[in-house]
Amino acid sequence: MSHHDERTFVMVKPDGVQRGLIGEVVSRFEDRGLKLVGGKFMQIDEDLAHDHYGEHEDKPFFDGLVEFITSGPVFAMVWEGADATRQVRAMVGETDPAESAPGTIRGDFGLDLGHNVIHASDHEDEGANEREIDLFFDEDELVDYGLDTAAWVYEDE
Ligand code: IDP
Ligand code: MG
Repeated sequence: MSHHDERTFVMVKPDGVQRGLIGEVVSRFEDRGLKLVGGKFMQIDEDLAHDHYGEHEDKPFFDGLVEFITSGPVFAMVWEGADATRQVRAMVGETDPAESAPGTIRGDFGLDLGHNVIHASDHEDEGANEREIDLFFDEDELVDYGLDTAAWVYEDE
């Protein structure tokens, strides 16, 4: 079962929370067959924002990005499943909602690059998923359990 247990970090951003999209986002990952192993409704402070978006420190949009991500509550999650990081990114869409295909979360719910509803670990950034999970969750906040539907999602479960 080991290839079904990749974990990835996902977060509904302040715009998604304000627009009432937490349930919609959670539903999409549930419907896909992924397993929720952690969830936290929280406010990001400046330090966490800098740690999380450190790679963008030198970009012109960095200050605005930190201001936005700390401007209201977010819903942070950890989802588990086969190839989870890459599959979730595909469901999220492109960074710019205007370039995202309909059917993706950003393509269905966003129009503006700065308000793109959701964050998900980048599958092209090796180890980003584990790094971000560690940043937002303590080990005891992640729940190990069996999902009864797994036998129907995976042929070899
Ligand atoms: P990602 O969220 O698709 O991984 P990144 O390039 O890692 O995209 O950028 C992180 C976040 O910074 C984006 O989700 C978006 O909110 C914001 N961002 C990225 N590029 C720009 C930009 O050119 N202008 C304004 N905000 C940007
Ligand atoms: Mg990124």
